[in-house]
Amino acid sequence: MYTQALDIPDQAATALVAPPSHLQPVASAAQARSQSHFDAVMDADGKIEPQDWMPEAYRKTLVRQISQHAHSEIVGMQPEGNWISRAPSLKRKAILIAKVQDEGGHGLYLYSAAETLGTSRDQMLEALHTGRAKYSSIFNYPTVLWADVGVIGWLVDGAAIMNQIPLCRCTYGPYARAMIRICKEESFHQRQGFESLMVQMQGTQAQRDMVQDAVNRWWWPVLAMFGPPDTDSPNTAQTSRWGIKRISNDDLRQRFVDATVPQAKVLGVTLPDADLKWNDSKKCHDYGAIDWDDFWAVVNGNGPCNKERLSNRVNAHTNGQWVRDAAQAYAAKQRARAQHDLMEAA
Ligand code: BYC
Repeated sequence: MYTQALDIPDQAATALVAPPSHLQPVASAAQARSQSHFDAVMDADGKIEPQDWMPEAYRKTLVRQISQHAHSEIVGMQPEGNWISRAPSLKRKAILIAKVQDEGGHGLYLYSAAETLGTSRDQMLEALHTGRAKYSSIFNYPTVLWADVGVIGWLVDGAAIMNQIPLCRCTYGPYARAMIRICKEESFHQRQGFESLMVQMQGTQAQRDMVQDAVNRWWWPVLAMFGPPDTDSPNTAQTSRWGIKRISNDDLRQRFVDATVPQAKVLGVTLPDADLKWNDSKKCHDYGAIDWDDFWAVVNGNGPCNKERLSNRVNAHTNGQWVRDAAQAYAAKQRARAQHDLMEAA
């Protein structure tokens, strides 16, 4: 969607033949102008578009973050997809199918945005399928109860919106624009999760217990989802300078806690943290220690569902090869037909 009319040089190929920096010619006047245009856009908090010159490190950071984000949306279809065939009513099934489809759509907008940076969809998928690329830690936990689906909507989508609203203002145009639509849909997802839990909380004691059990299991992984503490976040300083990250991991986490505590009260569930309390002098909630060892174990491939998620993804891609082949054959046929019609008309 964004790549049409763009002529992006093959950066990987040029990198291979580029001489070491000390042998490279002094930056030309044109390069200096490009750099100062980029700096001026950063200073003015404007937008960089795909056809604009950008530093290689800015491009690489965006490819890293946007592709991880896309992979998270695609892998994130699995935990809830697991419940489509078992949703308790036709209404809940229809809602869940639409939500999971939305996540697939988000992944596609984001892959398209990353492609404008000169990386191909195949390269990104290869990195995911071989386990080199990261995706959000949160999707490596199992959905064992129907209540887990509601909690994903309420807490996981709630955390995602908190993190993603600031991305609508990021300096890379295609990413910022993709995020606007994604955030609108995520807000709906969050509301539907909360509504589903409200209904369950008005049901039987067994239903209320299931909701509480799901909240107990998801709360801490959701807090970790915002990323490591600011003191251990190697990317924050630079991405903040470039106007990609607008609010730090810890500040977003704090905002999420403060927004969620009153919602939990309305719902009638307890958040599983004995240290969670309002701090009147700081005007925010204190909360307990996050288990960062567990977080890194999950990020490094050793969470409860990492292997299952990745093998499902690889199998889906392999089994979908015929669809891609058919789409390409159809496109080739259309092109040939258009060319034939053109010749007939001439
Ligand atoms: N999981 O320096 P840091 C959704 C990595 S999908 C795994 O703070 P950064 C949804 C991080 O990548 C929501 N890895 O990094 C879908 C970095 O490693 P690398 C997904 C994590 O980039 C379906 C290292 O730790 N959202 O909403 O400044 C159903 C150091 O971290 C995680 C996005 O992707 C993690 N949780 O900040 C329902 C949003 N956290 O890359 C819902 C876009 C950190 O240097 N991404 N790491 O090897 C971002 O905003 C940022 O990339 C992050 C991390 C805040 C996630």
